[in-house]
Amino acid sequence: HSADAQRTDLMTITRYVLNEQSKHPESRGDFTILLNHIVLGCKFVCSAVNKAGLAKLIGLAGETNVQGEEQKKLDVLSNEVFIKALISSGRTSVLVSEEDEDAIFVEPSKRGKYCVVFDPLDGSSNIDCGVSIGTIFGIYALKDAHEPTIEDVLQPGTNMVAAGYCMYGSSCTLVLTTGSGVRGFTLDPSLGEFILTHPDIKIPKKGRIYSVNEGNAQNWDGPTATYVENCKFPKDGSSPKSLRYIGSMVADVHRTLLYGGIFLYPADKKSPNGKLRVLYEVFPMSFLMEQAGGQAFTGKQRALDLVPKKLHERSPVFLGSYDDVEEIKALYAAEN
Ligand code: AHM
Ligand code: MG
Repeated sequence: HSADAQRTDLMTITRYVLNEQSKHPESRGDFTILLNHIVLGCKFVCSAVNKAGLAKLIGLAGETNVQGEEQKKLDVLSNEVFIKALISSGRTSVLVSEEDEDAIFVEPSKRGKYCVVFDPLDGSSNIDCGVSIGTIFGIYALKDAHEPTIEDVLQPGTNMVAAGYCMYGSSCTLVLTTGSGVRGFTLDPSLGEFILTHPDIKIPKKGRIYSVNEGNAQNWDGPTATYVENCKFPKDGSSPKSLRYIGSMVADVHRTLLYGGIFLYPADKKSPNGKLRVLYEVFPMSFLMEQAGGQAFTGKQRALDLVPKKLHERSPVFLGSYDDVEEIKALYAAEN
């Protein structure tokens, strides 16, 4: 019966992707190989994060990343691991990492048809206190067979062929979309395998949680301020929303996907483009949200329609349950 089947018929992430691949006879397995290398990177980082306190990996590495922030050793390590894993897959041509100012062009002998944009360890300010952190990634296909260029990664989010994140939390969870829904896999540490645990993630149509750094409230614009005020003092007689903010995008988005609600990183007077980076934070999370039945909005447009001009470009983002994002869209529409 089904309980037995669950225990003995394990759907690993590799088996799942191979099953999907078999539906496309023309597929040569490149995506499966690429994903296997991403999964290896996630397992490595998961193990490093779990050992961080013990292994004394925590602490400053004496380098700063491209945004001028101090880099922790775990960031450096995770970045190196992912770059090596992606290049050795033989399936990538251009890589963009949050930690590196310039794109990495893979040497010709190791090139393949995909480009990967990623934040190897997002939420690093949370490392030292053991709060959940994660890796975020998005995958583009090379535009066509030519010498890879920066244009291959300066593509709108709608062109992504896959996106996901891995959360290093109380369990290690990998959430993935390839454009037909959202699945979640949980690492079974005793097997070293990601097992399909969330076969079809759908975000509730409306949520009861809002998630934002309210410390920036004095610098918000009108629609954001009104929206958050309405969360606390609803005008329609409904009960106020709960506030949850971890400050680690992967964890805040993961909760939003599973429980519903809205996650906001708006523009403010000090940061007119918000904080989060379009390519490897806003796009992958927006792709997942839409695939789960939610929405992602920038304050001006659908987030996935942005066309980035720079690798580390930022954008405000409002993402989550369909109805909740509708509300903020209405407030911005009324303003313009
Ligand atoms: P990071 O890439 O430097 O770790 O910054 C990104 C993180 C996100 O995980 C999170 O959503 C956001 O920064 C929190 O920012 P703030 O501390 O301004 O609320
Ligand atoms: Mg980061």
